[in-house]
Amino acid sequence: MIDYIAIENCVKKAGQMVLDANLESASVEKKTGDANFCTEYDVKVQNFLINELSKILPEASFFGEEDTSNNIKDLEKEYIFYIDPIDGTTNFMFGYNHSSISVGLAKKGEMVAGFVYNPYVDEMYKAFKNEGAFLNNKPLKMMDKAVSEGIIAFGCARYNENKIDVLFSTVKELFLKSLSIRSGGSAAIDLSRIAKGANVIYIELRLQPYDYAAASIILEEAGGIITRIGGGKISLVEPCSILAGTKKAHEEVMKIAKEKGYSSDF
Ligand code: LIP
Repeated sequence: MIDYIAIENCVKKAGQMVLDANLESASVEKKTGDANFCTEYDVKVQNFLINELSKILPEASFFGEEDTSNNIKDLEKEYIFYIDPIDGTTNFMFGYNHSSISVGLAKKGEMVAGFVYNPYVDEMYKAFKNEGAFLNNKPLKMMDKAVSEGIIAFGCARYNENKIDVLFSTVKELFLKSLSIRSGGSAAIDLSRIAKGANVIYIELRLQPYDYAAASIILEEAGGIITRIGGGKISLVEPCSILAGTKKAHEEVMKIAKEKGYSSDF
């Protein structure tokens, strides 16, 4: 039996590490590509999470964002933790107070649990396979809203500019069909907010499995749908595009994506 309460407490403690961070003195490393950063807290939080989760589920391997010695990625393992220690690192660096700790657990290649914690507003999203999704322990059940009834959220990174014009023309088209658009800078929060009914769509050209793994089961257990922009199955092995939303809104955007020539496995 997996101790999910211990995992949740571990994620909360990681959130406290983010709140207690001294941003002024924080060291920052540049990763590959433009505006792609890793702070000393991304490393500290990931080290903490992997050390604690290893005690809770010793047989698991880890697919974490940062290059830490304990980030042993063995995709053959039965259990894999997908860890984004600070999703929204750029937000974190600039004191935006809008970042999350994202921890997802997969069993034999399928997500079985997900935790997305925004410590700044003490919001813990979580979900368990076939047992529903929750926000601070209250069940989440989405209404199947259309694009015209909601907010479109999207993400874009300076280090992922392939097809950026297509993304912005798609977002413009959705802006004109929706109530408004937002770009929060933390995919895990924006995806979980669909489950809460705050967004009807989230779209981003390229994300890593640790950005969306946890939020994907939260969204699906709440009644939403998440695929690649072209409609293909998301990957838990390599980066891919993301199109998530209510079933109605997802279908509408898929039509637009097809017109714009996105192939199913884009
Ligand atoms: C971030 C994502 C965001 C994306 C950023 C970055 P990170 O994750 O949450 O949606 O637009 O480029 O990938 O790097 O802060 O963990």
